Amino acid sequence: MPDHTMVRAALRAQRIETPSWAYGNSGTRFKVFAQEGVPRDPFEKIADAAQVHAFTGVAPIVSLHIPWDRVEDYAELAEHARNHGVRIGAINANVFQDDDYMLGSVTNPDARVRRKAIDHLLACVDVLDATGSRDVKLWFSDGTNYPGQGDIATRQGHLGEALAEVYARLGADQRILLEYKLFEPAFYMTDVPDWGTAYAHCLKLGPKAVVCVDTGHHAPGTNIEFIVAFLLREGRLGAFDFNSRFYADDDLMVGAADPFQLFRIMHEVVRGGGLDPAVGVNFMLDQCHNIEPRIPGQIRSVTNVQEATAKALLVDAEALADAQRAGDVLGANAVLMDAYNTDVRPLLKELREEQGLAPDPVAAYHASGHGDRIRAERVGGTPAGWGA
Ligand code: PSV
Ligand code: MN
Repeated sequence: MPDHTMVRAALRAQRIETPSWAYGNSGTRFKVFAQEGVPRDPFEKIADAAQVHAFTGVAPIVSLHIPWDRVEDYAELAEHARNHGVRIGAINANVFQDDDYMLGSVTNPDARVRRKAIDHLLACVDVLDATGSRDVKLWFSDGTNYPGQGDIATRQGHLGEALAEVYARLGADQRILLEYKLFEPAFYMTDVPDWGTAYAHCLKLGPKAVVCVDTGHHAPGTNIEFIVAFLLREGRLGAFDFNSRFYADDDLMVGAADPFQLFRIMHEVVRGGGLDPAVGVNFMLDQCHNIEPRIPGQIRSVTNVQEATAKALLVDAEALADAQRAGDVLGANAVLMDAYNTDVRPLLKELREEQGLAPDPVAAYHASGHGDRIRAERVGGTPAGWGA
């Protein structure tokens, strides 16, 4: 049987990072439905993220996206975060929204554009220095729409050169998180389409380059937990970008579309020792809340990850290994399903109460009146938006 003291300790120690862009307006290419009380700048986004931590107790880190979160003084922003009881986490480089990047950023056929993109990535490492963050997250929208449009091998060469330059700039404790995505915005070929490509580039770069698994970035039916188990075993699972998908890169709340998949992923994380902070897996959310209120949406997402983690921790590893060794197909599957079918909400409520938190974080947030306060206070200015 799992050791309940260890299960509780692991849940207390888990940390989940929320994305600054989840707090601003977002939508689809068809419509952005603006909400009230939206942050007008990165300082207010951090204040919102601090609310998520205040009610969950496990989300004290906020990822930034540059230039969406550009400020004059990043050390001041980091100080502001500390004053709100949180800290700045991964710095996401954005080389996908400038006109120059129409044909790619680091793989662009034009050397001038490649230089510009690499300079931005290097500037993001400067931000790591200023905020004391460890991870720069690189996602490239680079790819082509039509066969023949670009030379795949040449573009891989450009990508490798860019990554090597960024890698060389990293400090001793800094890392590259290399994120992959099957398609979109490029529809024929993407330059980092899958975990294998990301992993191969990371291997070439060195130990400070690790893979970020965005759960929305796979073909339907992909066995994401296999990828997680493989990368963890090889010491190259750097991070998750958690979200849910029904169809493509839907960016819905993690655990909403397929809580069983999230459990299977977390089972591999637990099995592979990935909950140990020393292993360095960064559990991030990468989501947009297009129609639901954002702070409670983030709170719900955090608790969804906690629930999946709790269930994964409840897997009777010994019984599972015994059944697997004995070739007991049904028995092994039953061990896993028993854990998945456990209602862990009472346990999580208890843990929250032990920490002086309300047992139901979403209800407590609504009762706090914070939503009404920001709606009343944040009048005027330009609401932050995905891409602004
Ligand atoms: C790309 O779809 C992505 O997952 C990358 O992580 C970006 O930085 C992020 O979404 C922006 O929302
Ligand atoms: Mn992502």
